Amino acid sequence: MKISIINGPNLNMLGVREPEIYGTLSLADIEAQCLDQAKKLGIEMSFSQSNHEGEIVELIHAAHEASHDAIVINAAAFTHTSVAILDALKAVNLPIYEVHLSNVHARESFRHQSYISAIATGVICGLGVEGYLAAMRAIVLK
Ligand code: CA2
Repeated sequence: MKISIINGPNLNMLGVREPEIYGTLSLADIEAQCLDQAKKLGIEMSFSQSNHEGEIVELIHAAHEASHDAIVINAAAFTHTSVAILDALKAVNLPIYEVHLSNVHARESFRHQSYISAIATGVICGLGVEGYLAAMRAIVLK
C-alpha cells in the first residue's frame, strides 16, 4: 500500500511563526513522524509540499499515476478557495483524507468552508500532527 501526503501553501513555515495556532513542529518533523508511522504500518509513503496551486494539482495527478492507494491532503488556504484542487481530487478517484493542524471551525468564518470535505472519506482537524497519523491508520484499517 502507498499513501501520498500532500501539503499546501505556507506549511513550509511551520515551527517558525504562529506556534500558538500550529504548534512548534516543523514540516520536516511532521514528515519524520509520518515516515515512522508508515514503517510501523508496513506501507509506503510520499510526502510533499507546494506553495503553488497548479503544482498541487500535479501532485494529485502524480499520486494516481504512481498507483497510490489514498491521498492525505492538508491543502492549507487552498482548502477554502480552490475548485482546481477539488476537480483534481475528484478526477483521480482515490480515497481522500482531509487534514488540518488547527481546528478551522474555531477560527475565522472563511476557514469554515472547505471545497474538499464533501468528497473526502474523512476530515480531521485540530489534532496537530496526530491528524496525519490518524488518517494513515484509518486508510490501512479500512
Ligand atoms: O490548520 C491547518 O492545517 C490549515 O490548513 C493551515 C493553513 C490555513 O490556511 C488553514 O485554514 C488551516 C495555513 C498554513 C500556514 O501555516 C503557517 C505556519 C507558520 C506561520 C504562518 C503560517
